Amino acid sequence: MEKRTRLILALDVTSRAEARRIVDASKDYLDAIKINWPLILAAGPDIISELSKIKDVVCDMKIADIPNTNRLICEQATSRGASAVICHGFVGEDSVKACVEATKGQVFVVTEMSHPGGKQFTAPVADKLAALARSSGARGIVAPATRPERIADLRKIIGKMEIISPGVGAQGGKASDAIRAGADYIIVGRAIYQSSDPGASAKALADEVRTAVD
Ligand code: O7E
Repeated sequence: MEKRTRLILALDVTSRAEARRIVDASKDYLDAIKINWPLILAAGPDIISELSKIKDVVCDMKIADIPNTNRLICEQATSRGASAVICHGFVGEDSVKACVEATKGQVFVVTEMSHPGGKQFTAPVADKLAALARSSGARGIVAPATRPERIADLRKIIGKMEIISPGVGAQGGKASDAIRAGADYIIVGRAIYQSSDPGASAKALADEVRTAVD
């Protein structure tokens, strides 16, 4: 995943045709495509291979199981072409390390989640989850664009590891605020795939990010 536009599309649509339409319109402005259960269940796991021929694919199954099951899920994702996976840290260090080993380090660990409920259980342990991501050898963490101040706090814990940040647009966060707070990439779903012009919306976000970086 090359850091160019710093924009990751969250492709939470439920048909292969719709996925291709959105990707074709916005791909010039994307560094990666994140896919989650809605698309994988609707289009089948081969969608990972198909999209990975166009852009880096981050498989967001929010893996959260015992080490052996985590390893099996990661192997299935990477063998289909996923460049990285997303896992939960609350299942413990051994489970996160199983993902790290199976993907050669291409793992992002969820910390404080971006939605209001993220404050309930994930926020109080987010610092520990970030520290766990670091000690486990993960590539980075997921941190909320809805609370940019938390991106800055978590950055202090992880050093130079990467931060990918969802919550821009439909959840109320702003791309430039997240980038200025220390996010390496923003993750955007509905503001692109529900737009009447997904290409123009992706371009506008990429432009906003560039302004924040300059
Ligand atoms: O709100 P949207 O439509 O821009 O979509 C946001 C995407 O980011 C969606 O796929 C959701 O599953 C994901 N996400 C969050 O919204 N909040 C989080 O805290 C974590 C994630 C996530 O993807 O974690 C892995 C990156």
